[in-house]
This record gives sequence, C-alpha cells and structure tokens, in this order.
Amino acid sequence: MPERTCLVTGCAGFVGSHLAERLLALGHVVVGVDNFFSGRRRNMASFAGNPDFHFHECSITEPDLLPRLRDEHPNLSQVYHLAAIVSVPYSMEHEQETMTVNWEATRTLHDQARELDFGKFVFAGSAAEYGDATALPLKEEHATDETRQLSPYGRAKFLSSRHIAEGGFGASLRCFNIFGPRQDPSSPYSGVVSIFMNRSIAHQPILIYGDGTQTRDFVYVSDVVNAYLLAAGITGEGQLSGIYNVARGEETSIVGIAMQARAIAGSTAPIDFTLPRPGDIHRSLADISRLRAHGYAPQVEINHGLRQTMAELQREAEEK
Ligand code: UD2
Repeated sequence: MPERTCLVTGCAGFVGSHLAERLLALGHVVVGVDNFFSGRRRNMASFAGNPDFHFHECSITEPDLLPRLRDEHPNLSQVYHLAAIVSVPYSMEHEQETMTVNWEATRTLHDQARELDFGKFVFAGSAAEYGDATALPLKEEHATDETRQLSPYGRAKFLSSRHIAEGGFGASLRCFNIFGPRQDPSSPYSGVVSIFMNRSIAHQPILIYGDGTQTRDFVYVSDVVNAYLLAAGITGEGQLSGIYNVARGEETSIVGIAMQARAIAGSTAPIDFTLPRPGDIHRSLADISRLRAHGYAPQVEINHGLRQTMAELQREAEEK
C-alpha cells in the first residue's frame, strides 16, 4: 500500500509526536525527522519502538532531504511538515535562522514533494500569520501581503502558507493556541496552559501578564491531529488544498484558564498580576467555518482538555 508511508517532520515535538502516534495507530508507516532543537526524545516514547516507525535525526534544512528519504523509503508519498523554530521571541533574535528554517526549508520541501509526485502535503501554519490584524473572528483571507506580521516567526509561516496555497498543492493549517499533554512547560516562552498547569500542580502562584481579560482561541491537541487527518484526506472527502484555520472558534480569557487550572489541581496558591507582556495581542478568535465546511468539528471542551493535560503532567511528575 504505497500511499500509506508518511513523513512527519518535527515528530519529537508537541504536536508532531501526537500526529505520528495517531498515524501509526491507523496503520501507516511513519518516517520521522527531528533534530531535537526543541523536540524531546521522551515525546516519542510510546511509539519509538514500533517497527513501522523509522526515525532520522537530522535537520529539515538538509538540501536534498526529501529525495534522500524517498531513496531510503520508496513508498514515501505524504508529507506532514511541522518542524520549525517554534519560539516567537527566539525568532526575533535570530531572524535569518528563522527564515532559513521556517520559510526556505518549507519551500524546498514543498517543491521537492511536488517534483517527486507526492500525493499529500500538510503544513503547520500559525495564527501568528495574522500579525496585527484586529478584525475578529479572524478569517483566512485576513492575512494578506499587506498584513504586518509581528515576528520573523509569523512572517516565515505566512510566506510558507501563501506558497503552498498559490502552488495549488497541499494545505496549510493555521493553528491557534494548541494545548495538551507533551507541551513543554519548562521554558518562559511555553504555552500559557502548560505553565499554569505546572504551577498549579506544584501549588505555586500563577503569574498573569496584564489583567487577565485577554483572550485566546484554545484548541486541544487531538482536535489538531483530527484537522491534519482531514486535510490529508485520511478522513473526509480527500486531500484539501489551501489555507484553513484550526481552533475551537471560541474565546477563553487567560484569567479563566488560570481559575480552571487551579481548580483542577486543587491549588490554593494565589493568582498574581503583573504588567502586560510587550507585544501581546488582547483578543484572539478564529473563524473556523472554512474547515467546518469539510466536516471539521472540534470534539474536546476546554475543561476536559485541561483535565487530560493535568493527568499527564501528574504522571510525568510521579515518574521523576
Ligand atoms: C501564541 C503562540 C505563538 C504565536 C502567537 C501568535 C503558543 C504557546 N504561542 O502566543 O507561538 O503563534 O500565538 O499570536 O501557542 N500569559 C500569562 N502568564 C504566563 C504565560 C502567558 O499571563 O505565564 C499570557 C500571555 O501574556 C498571553 C496569553 O497568556 O496574553 C497567551 O500566551 P501564550 O504565550 O500561551 O500564547 P500567545 O497567544 O501569546
């Protein structure tokens, strides 16, 4: 079954590891690539020993990566491209490196996939592509050439999504605030959910930047994996083409997340407030009707997702 061999770049990352795990569970052969820049080996623990999983520790900037992998895995015919420099603040300080990894390598992979007649290409876009666009809910067409992206990260993701859409081959998934197990809570730039959960488990105070009324459109990682499968045509009606928002289509305030995290962990530690984080947007909300029209429906409520995340963090804490 030649069409069942997939490349997942960033397979040791937060979302990439969940996607690889699901593809394997569905009977696919997965060729995984990661250079552990931000990915973690332990994210792959549940599938690293699976005989259908073939791991390559290398960078996506390797010029002939796809032809080399195709030589080694002749049935390789699908690409899920998630590997990237994922930190926005890091991208501000390393602009050239971010453009090389997040934009130029994406363009090369996409062009090579087309030249090699791959059947599917799905890319991890980002809400950061909307930059300073303020009209809510955000629709895919709100990110244009005139949009001012606020970071090299956002710019590189925008250029990549546009390249894929204009090429008419494959889909870019513009994911909003993803949360769930395996999101690294240990860096100051980690997602807010993993930070709040981690602190609540440890009965430590939560620190909110600003007054906590800022909102985000949070989406649980398994719903994001569902979106990848839909975009690739593994579920639904066939490979999608173009750009699609992936979110729940709901706003949740940061103080709301803090309260839920404390309640789920049984923490009585205080919530502290400090100055807003420079460059923070106040509200974020996606219009997800374009993907909904293809059958996408987010399944996991925020509170349930928070409980799942908490359970996993507690398991990890007990293992240490
Ligand atoms: C998200 C993405 C980022 C980029 C950006 C584009 C994540 C982790 N980051 O940044 O990569 O795509 O969207 O818009 O998905 N906060 C606190 N206390 C903390 C940590 C965060 O109050 O300890 C606040 C923070 O100031 C912000 C909100 O929580 O208002 C969400 O922060 P975030 O870093 O999780 O995500 P965001 O939306 O800023």
